[in-house]
Amino acid sequence: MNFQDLKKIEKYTFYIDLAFNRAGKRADTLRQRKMPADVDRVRWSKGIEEGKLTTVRDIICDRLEEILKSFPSIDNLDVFYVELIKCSLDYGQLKKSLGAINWCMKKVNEFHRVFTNKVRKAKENKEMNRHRVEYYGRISSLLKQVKNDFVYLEEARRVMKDFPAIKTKMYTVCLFGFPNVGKSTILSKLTTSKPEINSYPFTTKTLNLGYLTDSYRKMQIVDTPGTLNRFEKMNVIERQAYLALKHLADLIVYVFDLTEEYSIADQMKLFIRIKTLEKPVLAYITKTDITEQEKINEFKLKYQAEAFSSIEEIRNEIINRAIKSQKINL
Ligand SMILES: Nc1nc2c(ncn2[C@@H]2O[C@H](COP(=O)(O)OP(=O)(O)OP(=O)(O)O)[C@@H](O)[C@H]2O)c(=O)[nH]1
Ligand SMILES: [Mg+2]
Repeated sequence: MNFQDLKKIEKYTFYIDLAFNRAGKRADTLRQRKMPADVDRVRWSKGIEEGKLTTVRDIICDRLEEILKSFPSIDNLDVFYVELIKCSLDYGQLKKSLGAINWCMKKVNEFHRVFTNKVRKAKENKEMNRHRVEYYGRISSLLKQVKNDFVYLEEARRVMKDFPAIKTKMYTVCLFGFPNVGKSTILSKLTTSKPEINSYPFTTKTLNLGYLTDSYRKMQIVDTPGTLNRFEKMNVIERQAYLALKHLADLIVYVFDLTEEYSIADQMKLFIRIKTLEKPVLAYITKTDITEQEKINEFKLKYQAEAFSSIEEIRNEIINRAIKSQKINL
């Protein structure tokens, strides 16, 4: 799913100005045609007025439809994105605003029908003008009624365009763990992705994606923002990491850093918690080059006999798991 192509949503006045402007130009073009001898003046003017009304309708409805179509249908979205929208936006408001734009479109069509009929029935130019002025007024106030919905949809678009473009059907591995333990470094070693890596915590603020390929298949690796073991008061960034685990991961690689920026006991508590998600979890020890071997041995003995500590080993294990799963993208 890719949200980057969502179209920018303008202020309501933009659409009104555009429509009225185009209608004016359309009328100019119509006026420049030669009036046939057998057509009376009133009928000729009606054609011009109807042209204006229809141009206004067409321009507004085309633009509104474009907005509605560019937003993915929320009801058909993958659960990960629905949850992501729910934690980063006002989901109810988003649905309401999309509904309001849809309603507005229908009303524009309705007014077009009503006022086109009135213009057709008009007996003289003055009457036609009055109907056209009223139509313009109705259209303007209609768009004004949903002005806040245009504003909210633009706000939503700005948030959504930065959503990660996850391939929700592909075999997916999530790298998870405390801040600064080396998750992004692992992603950069497993894939060609170049995530930001820094010596301070909370470097990663959104999901970083990379793809691990062997000769036969492609696997998605998701590097998540570092998270503390505080599920009750997660911020939006931590929530994203958790959503990725819950909804995307076929396999979780939990990353331990035994140099103890965060205590091993705390990292272990989160590890145990992650296991309750009932998904396959592998443990990986980073920074073994700066960790005493004794500490690594002790950790493996005490907690986790099966902790990986080399990129080659974890890469092979991920590929093996992907092969065993049914979810393989050839
Ligand atoms: N010596 C050594 N340093 C490492 C290793 N892996 C990561 N680092 C360093 O640890 C720091 C944090 O690495 P990141 O990969 O940014 O860690 P992260 O878990 O993604 O951090 P957040 O995104 O903030 O949660 C960086 O300074 C890395 O260079 C390693 O195996 N050995
Ligand atoms: Mg990171």
